[in-house]
Amino acid sequence: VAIEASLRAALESQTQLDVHYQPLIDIETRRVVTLEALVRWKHPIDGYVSPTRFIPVAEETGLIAGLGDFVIKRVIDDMVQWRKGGSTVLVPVAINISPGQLSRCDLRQRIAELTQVNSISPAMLQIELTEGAMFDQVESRHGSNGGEDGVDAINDLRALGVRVAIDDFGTGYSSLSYLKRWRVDYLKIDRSFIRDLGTDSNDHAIVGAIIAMAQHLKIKVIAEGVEGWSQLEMLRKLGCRYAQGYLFAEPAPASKCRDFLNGRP
Ligand code: G
Ligand code: G
Ligand code: NA
Ligand code: MN
Repeated sequence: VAIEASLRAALESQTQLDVHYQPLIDIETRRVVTLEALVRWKHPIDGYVSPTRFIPVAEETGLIAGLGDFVIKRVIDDMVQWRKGGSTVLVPVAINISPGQLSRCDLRQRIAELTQVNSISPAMLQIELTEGAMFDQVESRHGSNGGEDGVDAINDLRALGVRVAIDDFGTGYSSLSYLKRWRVDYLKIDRSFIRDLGTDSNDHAIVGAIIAMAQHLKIKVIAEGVEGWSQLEMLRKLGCRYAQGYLFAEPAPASKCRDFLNGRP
């Protein structure tokens, strides 16, 4: 209840909320290929509150619609500012989308509007969905509000040019049927499989299998939570092309993204 009321206030004032960006790196070239947008909330008394605490509350209370809208608008604003600042290379930005945002908000319409008004290609945006969100979409498509001909938020977004990544891959519902149903651009291997990659032979086998499967499906793979050089070397040997983690860079405010935009982590 405390979080709900103060989050509501934060959404009204907007001064407590911010978006930080963490780069995704091409392991071969060591260049930044994408920035992931991560919402930050600084409560006036309690200080920083983790999204792992307030995102679930936002989902339960319906505040996720307003919060999601804040993030998308802020991302577009930041891209416009970066462009004004003379950054020649605008790398795509990945936005985390909660299941509720996908099913209840007209995300396609919102993104289409905001990108058009600001002359930004929708291809410069990527959405990150968890397996849970994909599963919800399968369910709702077979439910009363649509069936196979019903609204398909994921395909609508892809048709607009928005890229799709599956976040925290390997931790959600293990049905892989959504990989048949939707073309996705990226799989992000959850960091729980990456952490002990050097010492845990099961993790090594799982990560290797995910990379091999993705290669056959022509889906790009990103390893999350890379913190050490030995992990990176192992990922390279397994054929993983992209990585993200504190080894390269922590999330940073928009004003500190100049190097990232020029490809440097
Ligand atoms: O940035 P941090 O590691 O604290 O994020 C924790 C969790 O919050 C992650 O699972 C991340 O995906 C989620 N998260 C961060 N920013 C957003 C956002 O803007 N929208 C949604 N839905 N989730 C976010
Ligand atoms: O669930 P999601 O993948 O969206 O979570 C993203 C969060 O992971 C970011 O908020 C970021 O703070 C966190 N993160 C990014 N890199 C690392 C890392 O190398 N190690 C750990 N433990 N967390 C990371
Ligand atoms: Na994410
Ligand atoms: Mn993730």
